[in-house]
Amino acid sequence: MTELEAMDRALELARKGWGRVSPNPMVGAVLLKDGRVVGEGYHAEFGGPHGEVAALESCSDPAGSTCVVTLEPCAHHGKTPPCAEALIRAGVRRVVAALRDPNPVARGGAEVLRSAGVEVEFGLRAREAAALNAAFLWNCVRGALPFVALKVATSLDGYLADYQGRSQWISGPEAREFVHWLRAGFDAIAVGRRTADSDDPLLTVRGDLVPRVAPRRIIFARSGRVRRDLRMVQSAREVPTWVVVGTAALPVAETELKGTGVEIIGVDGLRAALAELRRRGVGSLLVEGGATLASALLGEGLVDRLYWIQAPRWLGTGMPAFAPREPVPLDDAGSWVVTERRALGEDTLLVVDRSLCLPE
Ligand code: AOF
Ligand code: ZN
Repeated sequence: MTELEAMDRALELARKGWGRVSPNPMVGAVLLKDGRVVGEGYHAEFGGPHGEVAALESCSDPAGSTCVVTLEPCAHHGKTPPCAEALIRAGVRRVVAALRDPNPVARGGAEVLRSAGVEVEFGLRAREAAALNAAFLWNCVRGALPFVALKVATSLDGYLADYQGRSQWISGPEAREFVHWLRAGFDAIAVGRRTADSDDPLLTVRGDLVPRVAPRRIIFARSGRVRRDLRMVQSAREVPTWVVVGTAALPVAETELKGTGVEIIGVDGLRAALAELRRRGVGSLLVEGGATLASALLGEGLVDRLYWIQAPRWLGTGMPAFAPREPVPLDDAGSWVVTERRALGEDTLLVVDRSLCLPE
């Protein structure tokens, strides 16, 4: 196996930590000796062994091997001892890491390794690794706002629902299963007030993957008028549910939702709302609609990633996925970065990022 193939395997392993390790990064590692895999592992549980240590633990004789890993080995004593030192002790001769670690607490592993005579290289599959850990990386680098992803499932002609407002189900069972997997990796799932009213969604994770922490549910309702008979409101005591309203609407919301267990957050403007969510521990937010909220976030440049599920159906007319915004001339419309493109049963998933976070 080449180092490139090993990195692809390490990325595949890292992904198994989805939903279980946040806010820490997903990390996978492969140990190679003369082109043979002699060990592999990944960071499986928050607070548990890091990817590199898991790989060392799987290997009976790591001395002289190359460690191919999706993130720079850490240099710090955190929940576990530093990986850089573990690699040195094990006699690893070379480390190939996709990315530098921007975490100010943990970074610097490369210098520790190099000063012990270990060869260190960066950059292999850096874009893929950056896309995998986008939420972690943006949280390290940007801090004040959560990583915001928008999920839309549309018909071929771009509608979220048919002319009667029916959206269940435009996409197929594989796409719906994917959405449950996706939800498990986010700190919070949000919808706008109109979508909450029309779809009455639960926004819980109901797939094979059980997240370490159930994502909070958030309704953006500037007007404060959220119906108390919604399933999310009724189940707010089981799954934390927050309603974000304009400050002027606080009294309305507090009266309407009194005694339901819903937490009401009064804040004006989307950017300020996101900053408030970040302060309350939301490092990643998955927005599931509707068109008004999605377009407002996009229009304000607040969406970092778009998950677009396109179903092979033609609806003619209906509820468009995006409301019109100020025009952007083609010359000024920068391209998003395609980070994933694949089939979900009959549907197609396209994942695009506004930009990648590639730490220096
Ligand atoms: C992980 N898993 O496989 C690697 C990490 O919270 P701690 O003490 O476990 O340290 C977490 C930091 O360690 C993390 O933010 C990242 O900078 C570095 N590497 N973390 O959770 C791993 N390799
Ligand atoms: Zn580590």
